[in-house]
Amino acid sequence: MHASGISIPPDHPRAKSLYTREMLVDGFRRGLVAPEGLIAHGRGEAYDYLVGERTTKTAQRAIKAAAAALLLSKQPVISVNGNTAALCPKEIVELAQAANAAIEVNLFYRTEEREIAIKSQLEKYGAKDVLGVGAMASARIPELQSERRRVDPEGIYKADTVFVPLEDGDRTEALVKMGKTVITVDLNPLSRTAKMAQITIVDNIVRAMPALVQAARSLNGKPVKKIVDDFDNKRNLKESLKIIRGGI
Ligand code: PTJ
Repeated sequence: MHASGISIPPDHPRAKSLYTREMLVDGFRRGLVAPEGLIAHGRGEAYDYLVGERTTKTAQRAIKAAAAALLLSKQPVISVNGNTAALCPKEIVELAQAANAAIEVNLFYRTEEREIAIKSQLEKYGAKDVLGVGAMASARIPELQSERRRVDPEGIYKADTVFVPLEDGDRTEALVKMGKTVITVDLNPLSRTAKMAQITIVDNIVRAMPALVQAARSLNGKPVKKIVDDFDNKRNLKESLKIIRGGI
């Protein structure tokens, strides 16, 4: 039985996609996901159809570069919103461990109740020291008007690399202006975030996160600078668009 009270037959052709929806609905009912997060997921689903609901070679390349960039950085931070916390709490904690990164809650539709609910969700999966909750978010990202501007001085504010999956646009640009490396996961290769980030993984977060954890584990201790240097986000986004148009 799922959050909506129905049971999804495992052999249903869209079972995976339906389970993912149930995770979000359940996250919404538990106070993790904003109502707008359900709409955002619908947009993601549409793009997922267009990329064939698979992790493309292009996405794999970006995943490898993202893992390498996280391992190279001195103060990486994983920024968590409601959708990410509902869909992949386990992988967020695993990635933080594999890349020695901090975890910070940073919400667009900010409420303290939701910040606390997301923090406890992450702690349930083993997270320690979740940053950015309530008064901890006392620093400000300059030139940013949304609630996302409030960040933790020990986290996003002083990070050199910030991983911002399922982002809404304006913050990526501000973080890049602050000199930070920004990595994102976004199924829409045309979004502002996808274009502004240095590394964009055009893939569903439910597939990208386990792959990213695996890549971080397998690259740990290896020379990874060349992987980052050789990565070309613009080219990668163009390839993703070609896939969407059916060109590959
Ligand atoms: O929890 P909050 O308050 O921080 O709010 C989170 C949302 C996601 C609601 C907020 O950041 C938002 O409104 O985002 P947008 O502007 O809708 O952008 C989200 C982007 O993520 C869109 O480009 C979607 O296509 C994409 N997206 C949605 N679901 C997925 C996805 N990309 C990858 N995997 C998904 N499952």
